[in-house]
Amino acid sequence: MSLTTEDKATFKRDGVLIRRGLATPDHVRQAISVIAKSYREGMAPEDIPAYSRRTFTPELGDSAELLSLYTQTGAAGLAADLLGATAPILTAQVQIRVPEAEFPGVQQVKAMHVDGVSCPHLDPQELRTFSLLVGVVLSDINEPRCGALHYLPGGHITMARWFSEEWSLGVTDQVPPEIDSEDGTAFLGRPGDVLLMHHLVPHTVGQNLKPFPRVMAYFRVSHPDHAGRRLEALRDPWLDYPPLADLPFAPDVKE
Ligand SMILES: O=C(O)CCC(=O)C(=O)O
Repeated sequence: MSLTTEDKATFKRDGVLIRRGLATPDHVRQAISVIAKSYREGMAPEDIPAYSRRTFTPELGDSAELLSLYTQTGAAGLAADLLGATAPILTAQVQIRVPEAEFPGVQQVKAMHVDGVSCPHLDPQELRTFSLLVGVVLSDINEPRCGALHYLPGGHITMARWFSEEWSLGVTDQVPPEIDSEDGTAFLGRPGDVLLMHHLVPHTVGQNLKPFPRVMAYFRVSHPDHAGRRLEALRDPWLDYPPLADLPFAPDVKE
């Protein structure tokens, strides 16, 4: 399975591609069974804020059940189609939006941000960037207020311009004001759906008003040269994407 030129042009325009049902029910079941056990048995409510910044179920980050969501589903091949080459993925991140009714006020709405830049909990001089975020849906996300990820299609272009022209290392703003005020598009999906998102696409996540947890597994994929050129990759959105550099953008969709 590989991406067509049209898929790549769409990714170039939106910074996002969605592949429905890429992970099979078996992949999802295996991942959910290990996560659910850890969630039920190991999660202390006071740890939820820290898990929300890093990962839930940290002990499972390198488990076969989670890594196979990337390596065995075709997601790794799609990432390689976009980036040309990829550094190996060694850990999965699990992000759960816990039901607000069960844990009131414990999880805050995350402000619009791109990962690894000016994170409120990190030194603003530090960059923990990567090239492509791959997200695998592990629970039903059927409406925006159930803890859906919200992203800004095309925001990677605005962010690259901002990083080039206005931002410098040490600035604590995560995004420019015109992006901060956006709600973004809710990523709705069913277990097994996969999101491929450019590292510069701004995103946010809200509270989960449903009575069951919203569960996603994420993989942060880097071009093998990314670590040596993090600043440049913030300013040139195609540096880590050689197969896309010379492609045209897909035409805008007229409503
Ligand atoms: O919970 C999510 O889906 C994403 C959270 C997020 O924005 C992040 O971890 O950077």
